[in-house]
This record gives sequence, C-alpha cells and structure tokens, in this order.
Amino acid sequence: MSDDKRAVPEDVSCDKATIKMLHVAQDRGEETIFDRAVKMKQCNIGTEGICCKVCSQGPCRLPLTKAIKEGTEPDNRKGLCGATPETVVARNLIRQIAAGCASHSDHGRGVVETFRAMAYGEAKDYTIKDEIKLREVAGFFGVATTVKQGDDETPRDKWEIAREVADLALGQWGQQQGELIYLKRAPQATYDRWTKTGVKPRGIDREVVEIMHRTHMGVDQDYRNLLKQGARCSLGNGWAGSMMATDIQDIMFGTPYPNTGTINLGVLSHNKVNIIVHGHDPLLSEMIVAAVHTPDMIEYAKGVGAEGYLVAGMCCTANEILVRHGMPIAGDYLQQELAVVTGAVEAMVVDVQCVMENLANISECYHTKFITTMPIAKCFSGKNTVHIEFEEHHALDVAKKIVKEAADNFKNRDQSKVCIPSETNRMVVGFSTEAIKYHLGGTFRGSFVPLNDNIINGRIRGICGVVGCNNARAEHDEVHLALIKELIRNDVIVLTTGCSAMACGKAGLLTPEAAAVYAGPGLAEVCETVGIPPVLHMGSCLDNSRILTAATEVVKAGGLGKELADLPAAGAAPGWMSEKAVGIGQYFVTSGVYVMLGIPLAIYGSPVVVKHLEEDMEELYGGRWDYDPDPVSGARKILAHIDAKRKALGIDQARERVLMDMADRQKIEAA
Ligand code: MSK
Repeated sequence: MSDDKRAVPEDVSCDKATIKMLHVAQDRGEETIFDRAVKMKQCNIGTEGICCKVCSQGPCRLPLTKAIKEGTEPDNRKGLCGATPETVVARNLIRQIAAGCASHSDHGRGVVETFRAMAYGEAKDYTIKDEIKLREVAGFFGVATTVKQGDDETPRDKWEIAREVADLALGQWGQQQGELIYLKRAPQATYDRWTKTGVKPRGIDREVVEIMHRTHMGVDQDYRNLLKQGARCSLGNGWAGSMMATDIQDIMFGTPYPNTGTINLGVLSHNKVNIIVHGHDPLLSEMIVAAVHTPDMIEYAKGVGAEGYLVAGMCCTANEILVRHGMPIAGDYLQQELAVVTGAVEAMVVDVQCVMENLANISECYHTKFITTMPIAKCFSGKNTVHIEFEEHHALDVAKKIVKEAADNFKNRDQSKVCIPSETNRMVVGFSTEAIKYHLGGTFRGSFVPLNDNIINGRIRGICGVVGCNNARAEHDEVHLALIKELIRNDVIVLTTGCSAMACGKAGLLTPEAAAVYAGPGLAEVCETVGIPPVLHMGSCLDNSRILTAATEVVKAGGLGKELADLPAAGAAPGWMSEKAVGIGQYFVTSGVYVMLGIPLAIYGSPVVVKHLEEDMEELYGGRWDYDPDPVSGARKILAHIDAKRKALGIDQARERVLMDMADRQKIEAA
C-alpha cells in the first residue's frame, strides 16, 4: 500500500486488464473503488453487527471487549432499552436478509408482471421463446397443459396457459396464508424439515414485511425467533421469488444451453459504438440486443461513422445476455468504473443493483453517457447522467432511443483518451439445470444418474456452488480462483454464477480444456468424457435458484440420500459484498447446505449468535454458515464437510479406491 493512500494495482487484483486500467486511472488522477477502499477504513462496531439504530435514542454501540471475550469480565452489554448484543446482531442480520430477498424477489415481480402483460397482449415486443419450459412450469402451478376433446387429450393453447401461470405466479408475492407453491419442488425430506421447523413462507412480500415489523424497536427480542424469521424469508426468495424469475425469464428469453462467449475489458471495440448494459434485469437488455440488430439502427450507426454496435454486459445483466445470446462481458462489479476509464464507452446503461454511484462522477471525466432506466433506480448527480425510462409496453422503442443516444455520442469519443486493454478470454457458459441433464444423458436419456454414479464411485468427490460478488476489501478475483482451484484439484465439480463466474471466465476455468490443467484425475476424466468444463457457469446471481434445482435433481436421481442436507455438497461466497448474498446464503443454509464465506457476516459481536448460525442451524435445517478469510483453508473445510457427508452415505471407501495411483496399486499387488 502506498503512502499517498492509493491502491497498489498489483496488490488489489490478479486480473491483468484490471491492473492496467487502474494504473491508467491513477495516472489520470481519477479515483476508483480500489483507492477509496484504501482511504476509508471499515467501522469495527459495524463489521461486528453491534450497532443498534432502530430508534432515535441511539445508535447504541455494544463493543465486544477483549476482557468479555476472554471471560475475565461479565458480558453486561445492553442498549438504552436493554437490548442485548444477541438481539442487536440478529435484528441487523435479518434486516440484511430482508433487503437481499426483497431485491431479488422485486426483480422477479417485475419479470412476472411483464410476462403477464405479454400473455394478455399488452407487451407486444416480448414472446414465448421456450414453450417446453412453459408447459413444465405450468405443471408446478397445477395449470393444465392439455385439454380433453372426446377421448383425446390435445395440447392447450400456449397463451391460455401463460395467462393462468402469470396470474398464479404474481399472486405468490401478495399471498397472505398457506404456503408458497414452489416449496413442493424441493425433495420431500427437505420440505418435511421445513414443516417441522415452521419455516415455510406464506407469501414472498409478507415475510419481508414481517422482518421489518419484528425488528422495529420493542418487538421480537429472542434472537432464535428473529433468526428463524430470517430463514423463513430466505426460502420465500430462493424457492419462489428468484426461482420463478429464473423460470419466467427462461420462458420469455430461452433456457440457456452451452454457448461460447468472451470476457474482459478487451472486448470493447475501437470502431463500433460501445454500449454497456449493467445491473441485473434482462427485460431491457434483451431489447437493446434486439434493437442493435434492426436495419434502421444498423443504418443509424453507419450514419455516425461507426462500424456497428458492440453491446457488452457488466455484472449480472452481462450473465443474462451472455448465456442466451453469447454477447460479450466487459467485466464484473469491481471493473465498472474501469470500463469508463477505457474512454471508449458511449453509453453505460444501468437497470438495478450493484451500480456504483461513482459511475456518474467517472463518466464526467469522459464522453460516456450514464443512462439510468428504471423508475426505482435514478441517479441525481453528474452532468453526463441521463434518465430514459424503461416501459415494458413500448420496450423496443425505449431500447432504440437508448441505442440512438449512444450512437449520437460516438462523435464525442476523444481518441487521445482511448485505452482498451488487450485482455480477453474465451469461455463456455450456459449450464442451466436442463442443459446439465441433457449433457449427461442426451435428448432421450437426459438424467442426473451419470453424475450420481460418478460421485458414488468417487471420481467426483462432491459438488460446490461458488457464487457471489467481488469485494473491494479482498483481492479482486483471486479469492474466488484460489478457492475454486483447490476444489477442482480435489475432484469437486464447481457450479458458479454471478461475479464469481466472471472471475473463472477471465482465468480460463470455463473451458473443457481447463479440466486437464486444473482438475484432479477423477473430475478431469469425467469432464473429458462428457465434454464439459470443471467449473459450470449457471448464470446470474438470481440464477442461484438453478443450483437448488440441480441439487434437487441429484437427490431425485438416487443413491445420495433423501434430502439436500445429505448430499456431499457445499456452497461458498468467497468475496460477497451485497445484502442479496446474505439472503442467498441463508436460503442455502435453510435448504440444508453448508455455506463458506470469505468475508465475515456482521455477527461476530455476539458469540451466542455466531454459535447459533455456525452450529445450531445444522441441527435445525441440516446446513450451517462458516467463515474463513483464507480461500485455500476455506476450500479445505469444504472438502472436510464433503468427506463427512460421503462417510455418512457410506461411499467414502469408493473414494479411497479412486484416489489410489499406480504406485499404490503396485504396493497392493506386491503385498
Ligand atoms: S452482480 S450481487 S456483485 S454477484 Fe449479480 Fe456480482 Fe454480487 Fe452484484
């Protein structure tokens, strides 16, 4: 770290393009999040979760002193009202869960509203791209897909089905009683556990609102009861809000199947109008992709002297258009300011979530138009900031307006400031649950059985979902890569989404060839036979629900236990930063998954709450939280967890056989 309080690029990232662009930004005197992370220290009280701000008599701060920690002083910490550290920490944590779940599920609501408008003929620019998925999803809602005509069953009209599905799906947000329909998609034993522990959500919105009520001053003062509501709310997001959003997006835009793509800042073009679509919601970005391919927009680009358009994604909007259209990814969350620093971006078009406010400031140093598009996500600052509101009933018209705004800005590009790094990487992406099934068994025999067989015989040791953000407090990309490389080296197949998937793409882990270089012998053999990478890109952070459905398929395929908690599987978020990640982590834990974090939850000010999350939750839900700042050590804890699950299933011996190399076999033969 340098004395003038700027980040040392080589210390904060392992990605070459990021390092180069950070040097460029610093040479130009432009500040990025990497520098701000050096300048601004984190608050110790906040990081431990022991600051209570729920009434105006505080904030009350309850620091965990060394003497309390060591037991030489009694723990008499209390807020003005008497709130204990347990209550304060649990309240803060479940408020994060509520915010995270609300974000993903509100995104989901928008998708379902547009789907409904489409089904009723009010959003004519959208259509049904995957009718097979529509009919499958109709089955989950109990909507008939055939109609009886005499003795015959004939397929029902797809638009009729879509209308019924849309009405039922939308009702899940406001449902007040009973339980959410999609919970039944979980393995029966997992569902039974939720019944027993009383965490089945009634409605998506209701559980979020109830968290806000319970955490108001003077309501719920039992940390176990508070955390239970956090668990309930998380299921409403993971198994309903997010899962329905993924399903409906697949119906409207197509279910992803393996596809190739390119990643990193080097994808930007010197000769084309560069448009970056950033955020999470594919409703607009799908239309921008469609708009740039229309003859009038192609002509428009020529008219401004450009060779066409380059639409590249950023954050999870990138994952959405990548998996369905093969559109390139410019970068992840931490690279958003650096994309503008290339001086070659005509428009940074944002929808919702993970958009840094500093984009407004950094855009002012260049010609870049910072275009906000959602009524719930405007930006006040910056002379280059423009708001062009998205409206689903005229989606293509809005997209064309944005494309024109970008094209008109092409002439303002200052060539003396253009600096596009050369780094790009090829990758294979788009492994939806359906695609994995197809890959393993083909069109007629699509099945997870071959995966289970290879887990049982020990070629594959286990499965790990590695997901989540990059965080400016940890080394960019490296925390993901170190953990993932350790896992695949030890024959654990990795399912990845979000910015973690992007780190893998940039490092070349998302190609089938990566198996020979990085995977252990068992996993490498399976990857080579089936033709898949050792790390499977499953989509955006919303698509973590795909990991739940894939894990459910593994349980259904048999031989690996009855509930998700039985599987030799784990989850990890080595560099998480957003509240959405807390919501996601909790839905995995509540579903029975061991979750390893590389950045701590704000809970360590209450050892009692820590014990509940890291130990007691396993008894309740079968899954638990864990934390290790060292990614390799974190990976080893995941391996130990997977081995314990293998032992409980009685398949640990098979694993030992596969691990024997030639020398081991020769020893046995000699004996
Ligand atoms: S974009 S939530 S930084 S994964 Fe989904 Fe990346 Fe995390 Fe945003």
